[in-house]
Amino acid sequence: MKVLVLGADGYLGWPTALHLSAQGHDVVAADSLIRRRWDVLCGTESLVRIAGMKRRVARWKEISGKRIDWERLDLTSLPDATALIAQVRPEAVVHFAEQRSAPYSMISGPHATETQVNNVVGTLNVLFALRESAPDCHLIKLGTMGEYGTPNIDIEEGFIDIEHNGRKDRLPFPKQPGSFYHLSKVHDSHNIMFTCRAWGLRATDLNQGVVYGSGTPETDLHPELRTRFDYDDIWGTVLNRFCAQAAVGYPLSVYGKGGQTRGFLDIRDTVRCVELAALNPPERGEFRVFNQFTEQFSISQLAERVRAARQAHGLETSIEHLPNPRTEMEAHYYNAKHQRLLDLGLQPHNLQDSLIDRVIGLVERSKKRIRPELFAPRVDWRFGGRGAFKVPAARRRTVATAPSISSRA
Ligand code: NAD
Ligand code: USQ
Repeated sequence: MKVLVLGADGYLGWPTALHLSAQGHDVVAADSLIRRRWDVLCGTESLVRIAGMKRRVARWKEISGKRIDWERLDLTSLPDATALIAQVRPEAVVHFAEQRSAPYSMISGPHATETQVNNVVGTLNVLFALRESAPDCHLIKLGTMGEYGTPNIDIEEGFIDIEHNGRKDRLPFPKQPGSFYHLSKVHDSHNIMFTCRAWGLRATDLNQGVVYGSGTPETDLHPELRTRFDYDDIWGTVLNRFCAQAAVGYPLSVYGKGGQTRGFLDIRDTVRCVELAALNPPERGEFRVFNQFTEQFSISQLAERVRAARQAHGLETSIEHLPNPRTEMEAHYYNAKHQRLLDLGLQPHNLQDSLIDRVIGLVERSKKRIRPELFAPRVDWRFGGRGAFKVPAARRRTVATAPSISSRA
């Protein structure tokens, strides 16, 4: 299958490009590299050194004998997105290429605007480009479980059957996203669903939970194939952060009561889920939604799992409940369905202490690069634009706010 991976320089995009290539698919990898710039602007940095894209694809060719074509482009440019799809003519597009941090989107007005323009315009451009040059192509779009929020009822996979005043319909599941980032994903979902209906495109919206883990069998083959590992307050996801904190003897930073419950999955399952979606495309005109996670945990349960994994080696870890910088429920009902990928054959890697050990081991090997000042949350949901977001001195640059979209077009 000819697959175009958008956002291929990222934490998930790069391992997915490698996995699909390893499985024998013909892969084109594209990215604007904006995330590397966002790191500079936030004073953050992947714990693991990551090679540039040219080096990565050259190393992959040398090790596997397989070719990944690399293209640098910004999806917010319609001419560039259109030219790319027209040139590649993919059978599937895997779209990871968005600003994906909830805290980043809550820093200030310009950050919220940048997030929504980047994500919504980028996805719209992909949709128009597909209609123009590859209407039969399957769009596999990374959405998020956070689109649903935390309703007091079971969460279905995308749609819910409703009976109202004696009439029945199957309607999109209600959305209650918790940040301007999560809202951007809801806007994308609506736009994609509309274009499936209006233009007959075919799409899978992968409502993915929080990902953890440091790599996949392919990224482990060589240091230059590694993917990024974020542990800071802006980009680090919660379990990866806890592992980093445990590795250097810092308390685990549970926000508020810790009863917040989310769906989680191992990065090795992310790449497999994408492949399963690609191998089993929907019909023309169909918009389908898969809830992409394997287990649900509360944040306190995760902290306890990390503490227990350390205890097994005779090491003590403390857990600190910080004032919650986010506006979110800290104790709530949560039961989200996640059957459709299992039906397609997903065999989950459930969270094991060995995985926690492995991630902590990776952090320990890069201990010198850890900057503990990046553990503390800097973005408060209640004070966007007026809060005390600071770039740590060591990485400070002249620009502390988001660049405008036009300045990087
Ligand atoms: P990431 O920030 O590591 O990678 C995203 C990549 O997209 C970056 O390399 C960035 O340069 C690129 N990009 C952003 N905007 C672009 C644009 N306009 N044009 C071209 N490239 C652009 O993020 P990730 O963790 O790999 O996440 C990938 C996708 O998966 C995102 O859409 C995210 O919302 C979704 N997701 C991630 C997680 C998670 O836990 N990491 C969970 C659920 C969903
Ligand atoms: N949390 C803590 N302590 C921390 C960090 C986070 O208690 O040190 C809590 C947060 O308050 C939140 C939960 O852990 O309740 C998850 O936070 P997170 O930062 O791990 O994840 P989130 O901001 O939701 O975003 C991440 C990815 C995003 C993806 C989303 C999936 O960055 O791209 O869409 O996970 S989901 O959460 O299902 O929407």
